[in-house]
Amino acid sequence: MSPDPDCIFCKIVAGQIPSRKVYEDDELLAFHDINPWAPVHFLIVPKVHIPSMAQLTPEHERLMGRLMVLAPKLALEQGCLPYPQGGFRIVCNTGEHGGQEVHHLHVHVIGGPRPWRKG
Ligand code: D5M
Repeated sequence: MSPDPDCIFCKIVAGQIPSRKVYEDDELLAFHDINPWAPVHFLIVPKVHIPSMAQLTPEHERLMGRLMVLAPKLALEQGCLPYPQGGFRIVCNTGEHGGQEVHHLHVHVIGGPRPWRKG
């Protein structure tokens, strides 16, 4: 899917608005959440504009697999302690009833010592 000119995460991917970058490759971008719930809170997004998990098709399996394998690596790099004493939470809000506010697929990676503000 081509970039959506009204999508804030497409603008971050394009470098049109700033972000605190955690990781980037040709397909994926990770950056700190602007409104963190916990000591570690970053987002991983595919660079292509996929509105939500609801639009995923089998052709996205490799991309989403890469995203999920990247998450624990970045979580450790960002200060989450190792499993099982440490660990992290993955959240992927999908649609209105899922609490999704930004309609560009993103996975929240949340961790660090509790208590957290949400969750
Ligand atoms: O949550 C969307 C998340 O995206 C929410 O936690 C804030 C975050 N956000 C929104 N704009 C920005 C920018 N510009 N930089 C970093 N983080 C941002 P959801 O409810 O899952 O759609």
